[in-house]
Amino acid sequence: MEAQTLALNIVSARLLPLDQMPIVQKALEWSKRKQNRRHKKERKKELGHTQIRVTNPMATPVKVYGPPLSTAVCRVVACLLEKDVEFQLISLNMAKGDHKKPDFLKIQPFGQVPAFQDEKISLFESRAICRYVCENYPEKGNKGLFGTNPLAKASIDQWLEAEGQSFNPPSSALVFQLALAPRMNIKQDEGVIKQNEEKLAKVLDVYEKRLGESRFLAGDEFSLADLSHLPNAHYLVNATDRGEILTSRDNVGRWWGEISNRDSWKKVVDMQKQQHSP
Ligand SMILES: N[C@@H](CCC(=O)N[C@@H](CS)C(=O)NCC(=O)O)C(=O)O
Repeated sequence: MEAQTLALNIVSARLLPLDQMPIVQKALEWSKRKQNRRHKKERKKELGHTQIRVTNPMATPVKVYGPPLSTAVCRVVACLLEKDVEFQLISLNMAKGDHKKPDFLKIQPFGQVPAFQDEKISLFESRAICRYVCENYPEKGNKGLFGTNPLAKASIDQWLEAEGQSFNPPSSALVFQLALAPRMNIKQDEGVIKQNEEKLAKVLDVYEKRLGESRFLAGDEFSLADLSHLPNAHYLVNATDRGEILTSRDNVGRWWGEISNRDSWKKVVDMQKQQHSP
């Protein structure tokens, strides 16, 4: 029973005026303290989990739906931070199936995260969202993130496609098998691990050669193509025991060291830690 209800029950039973009853005052004070504690807790949670990067949420049209632990969500978050575009990160309770509810399916029909809104438009697919952010906010933050001329854009797109088509499938399979399956009490499949290690090694051989010729994948500037690799590479290096597949290669290791030390990415990692903390 709420303290206020309890207090009012006592008053009506004894027919005494409220302000003359110390027990009532005590109960009300206790209730007020409890309410303050609850508000404080909620505010802390809100700041940590949903209002990241926002000074005035009412004035921020950009919203990203999904937890920062998701690789696809943190690809978009890294891009927004690199572009210095303010946004609200709205965490969903995926364990409770928030991402499969009708309202969410209106903006992400596949029931996956991230979903994205900017004013009245909505988008899904993390790489498409990143391209949109770069094109729609050309003057903000890192202006060259998606290139500034057709050839630079095509080179970035080429390596962005390489990430999505060649790097992502084996690396996300490895992240699932090596980092997530044990935590979810799912038996690891040694065959799948071996097959994907081999696939990823072949992809990284191409990267090794490329990164011997240029500082970053699409040229001498950090771009969306490099950024898009961060989420899976981060988990491979920091949450599995196979990070050497990246770090032991001279050029890939040097590149990984450089891209993972960008301020934007360090902020994403902080946000992931925040989500993990109680
Ligand atoms: N290609 C999509 C992948 C989205 C995706 O696979 N999201 C995962 C989390 S990283 C998800 O929502 N999984 C839950 C589900 O599929 O039900 C993108 O890049 O946005």
